[in-house]
Amino acid sequence: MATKAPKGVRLVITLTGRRNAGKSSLINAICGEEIAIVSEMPGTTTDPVARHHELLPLGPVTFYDTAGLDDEGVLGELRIQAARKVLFRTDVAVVVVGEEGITSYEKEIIAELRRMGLSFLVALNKRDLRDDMEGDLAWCAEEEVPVLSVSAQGGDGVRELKESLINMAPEEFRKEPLLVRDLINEGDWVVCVVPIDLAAPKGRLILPQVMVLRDILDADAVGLVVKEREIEETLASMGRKPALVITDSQAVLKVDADVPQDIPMTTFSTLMARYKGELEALVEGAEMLDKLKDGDTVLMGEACSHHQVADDIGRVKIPRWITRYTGLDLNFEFYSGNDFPDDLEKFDLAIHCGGCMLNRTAMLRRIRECQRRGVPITNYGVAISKVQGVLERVIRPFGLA
Ligand SMILES: Nc1nc2c(ncn2[C@@H]2O[C@H](COP(=O)(O)OP(=O)(O)O)[C@@H](O)[C@H]2O)c(=O)[nH]1
Ligand code: SF4
Ligand SMILES: [Mg+2]
Repeated sequence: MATKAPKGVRLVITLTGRRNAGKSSLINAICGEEIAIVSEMPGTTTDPVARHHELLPLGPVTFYDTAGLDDEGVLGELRIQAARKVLFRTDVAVVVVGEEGITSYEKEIIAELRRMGLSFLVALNKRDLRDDMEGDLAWCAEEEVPVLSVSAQGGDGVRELKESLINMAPEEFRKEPLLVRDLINEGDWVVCVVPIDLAAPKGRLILPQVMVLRDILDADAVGLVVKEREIEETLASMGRKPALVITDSQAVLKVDADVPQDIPMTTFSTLMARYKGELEALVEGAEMLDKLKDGDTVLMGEACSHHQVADDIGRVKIPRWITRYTGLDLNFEFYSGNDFPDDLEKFDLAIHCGGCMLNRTAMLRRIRECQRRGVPITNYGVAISKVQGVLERVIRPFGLA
């Protein structure tokens, strides 16, 4: 199994469990330094605490030590909410079990993690204090829950725990992302359509265009770059059919009309949606556009607060197109920043920006969070293709239509 994660992956590992089970002590043992606050008084760690650590050979990871999900009182309720919020964005969870062993409380956490679709393992901690682990081990075997025993104090089993964590990184985080290379063969011709209008940056191409051209060259294929006005003439004068036409979304309707149906066509933003996240999930999310009802609420989520232009794509254009497409009276709420709103569950659909400032892990994590919270998610590019009626065509090259 490949244990090396692609660059830019920072795995989020969250330790959860009863107060005093030894979560902070385990993080200290893994990281090999006194960082998390260890206490004999239950509930010392009030908020989820993030610690960065280099977990070789996986690379940088962030550990969260949540306060535990059994807190009492109002403050406890807030802590539980904070802990859940961290779990929504977690890649691998560790259920830390203390002297009490696995009780109905731990079983409830495990059920919750399963509902969320999270990778997790159970760490039976304080093995130096316990001589009654057999029952817990048997229960985990029965339930097919990965388990190991460990002692944060003294360090027995910590190395095995580290190794297990490395191997539990979700598959999609380990895979090298694909841009266009797998869709074309050596010697193929690929036509890229790049409109040069007022919105185009002066004197250069934008990053997705540059990345795609580079990937075409790396595949030993031939990349042709044209403006949308020249696409028809270019195709007519080419001695053979291109293997793929890739267009900017802005010109997709014209290009769709000008490029015969038997020539595969897609958009730069569709390629980027797959490269950055998970195209299949975003396409599935876009199906929600056909199921919305009057009064439904759509979240327009942007990963950063880039300056707003007058006819902003997320704030004005997409809501207008969706309203026209659905003929419904919808509420659009706009949100930008690192976190989704706390009340994410109230949304019927989330439409995320392309995430150019996010790395793939962060984007995947956002997709997972929406799925865990039961909110269909798509992105700007996929939603635009959907309302323009070209989604089926632009995802066909990926075998998704
Ligand atoms: N004997 C023993 N004590 C432990 C072990 N792990 C943690 N403890 C103790 O359990 C108490 C609670 O640990 P802490 O890490 O603060 O638990 P947390 O609330 O889950 O973060 C502290 O007094 C630790 O020293 C262990 O493996 N063996
Ligand atoms: S598309 Fe890029 S610039 Fe725009 S909001 Fe998303 S991350 Fe920021
Ligand atoms: Mg703690």
